[in-house]
Amino acid sequence: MAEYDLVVRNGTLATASDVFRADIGVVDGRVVTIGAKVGAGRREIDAEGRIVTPGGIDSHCHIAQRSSMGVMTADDFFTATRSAACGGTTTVIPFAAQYRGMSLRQVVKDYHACADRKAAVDYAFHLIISDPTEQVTGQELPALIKAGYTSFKIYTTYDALKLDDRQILEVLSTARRERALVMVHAENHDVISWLSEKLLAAGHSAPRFHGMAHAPIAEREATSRAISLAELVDVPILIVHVSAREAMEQIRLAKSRGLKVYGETCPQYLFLTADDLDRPGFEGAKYMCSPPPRDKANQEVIWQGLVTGVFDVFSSDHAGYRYHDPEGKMKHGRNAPFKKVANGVPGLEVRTALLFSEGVGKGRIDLPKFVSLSATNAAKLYGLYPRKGTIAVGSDADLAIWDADKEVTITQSKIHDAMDYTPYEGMTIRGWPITTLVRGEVVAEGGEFVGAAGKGCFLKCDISPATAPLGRRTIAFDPATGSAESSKHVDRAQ
Ligand code: DUC
Ligand code: ZN
Ligand code: ZN
Repeated sequence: MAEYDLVVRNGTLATASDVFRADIGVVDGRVVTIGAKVGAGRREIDAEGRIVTPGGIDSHCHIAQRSSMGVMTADDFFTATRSAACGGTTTVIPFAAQYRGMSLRQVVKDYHACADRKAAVDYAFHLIISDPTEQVTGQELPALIKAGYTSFKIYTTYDALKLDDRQILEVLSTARRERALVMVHAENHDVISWLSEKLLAAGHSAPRFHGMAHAPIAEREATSRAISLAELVDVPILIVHVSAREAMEQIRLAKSRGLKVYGETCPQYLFLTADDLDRPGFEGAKYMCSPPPRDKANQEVIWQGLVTGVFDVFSSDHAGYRYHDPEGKMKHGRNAPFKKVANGVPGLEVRTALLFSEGVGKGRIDLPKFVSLSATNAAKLYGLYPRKGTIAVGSDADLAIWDADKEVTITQSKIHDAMDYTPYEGMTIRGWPITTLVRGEVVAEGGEFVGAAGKGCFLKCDISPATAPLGRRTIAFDPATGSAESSKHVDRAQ
């Protein structure tokens, strides 16, 4: 008589803290036993010679989302999560994106309608806030946070999304009061628009000029400003998709001062460069994202940020727009000026394997670091831990089983998203998640999707311990409560 629904036997398990050999017993989709020679399972998977990690968590991806320029992402919730599953990712956290004038509650309902019968892996939502009215910060956000939407992204750029500093302060102080985590897209809007105008006026409209308009200094300035505003309010923040040394140094400095500033980076900043934006014809459009890929030296800097802990999470920022498609990169023609080309690159499926191959395989990071960057830290930051992001008794049996020696040449024909290109075409990597399980069910095996639309569950996120304020004031006044303290409480060690 089988004791377990599933046993994964003889694997080398890797968590964010340990690497050890053990069997995993699963009942009702949860891990119930981790040990040597556990009893029989109705289904058994032999993981001898394989590495078993928690399923990846991609905590930054855009799915079924209309861009600020009105272009729809290629992937819906089925194709995106099918692709995630095939790349060893078992939880995605995309965005429910508010545009100005929209009710946030309605936005969330609309995204659920897109996701709820389509997702093949589990999912939660961050909120994008572009219209922080009193109704939004005073009523909608507190209610949504209680309902499990505990993180939101704000923008310092894009005409349709950008908040000014007063609005940012309002959102940050709402987050402090309600204990939510604010993710910041940090690029200085005026610098980018001014440079863009000058570039276009001088006749420089090709994709490579997108990279110049989004100067590293614009990223640095907005990162430093966001950190300053968060410090004033005393609220933790996370700077997303950091591309370059300049912004990274701001995060490192903030961390070294004891501030709770978290950092995220993405594959495009490790594996693509500005040279890709300069490919012949309009090809460079395939590599356009914001912030843009930089140069080789910056790739090494970003690796160092992963190694030394400046970055806490490694996400894809998957935002796929097809190339040969009037609804994609070519919406405004095959030679559209860079300002009219949709920003974003795909990466859901290859994110973990790229980090595994070039990080673990090349000796830059060890397995526990790989697990923390690709799964555990996201679960902790966004209130999903320990249900997600680890292999522990009581956790969901979300697992990726790796063949560390499998060589894979990345090609779009083998990728399961709705795209017609991958920016990593032709790149050969070593190590691939050959089996993916969501709550004990196999959803991908041997490079094929074997799951089903609608099997993914919506996850309510808890308030994350990472959102606790420091209790360190820079002025003797708390704008959230109106209380003025004695100035002896003010932190002067800055
Ligand atoms: N930049 C974003 O801010 N979001 C989606 C993709 C991109 O390139
Ligand atoms: Zn962004
Ligand atoms: Zn994004």
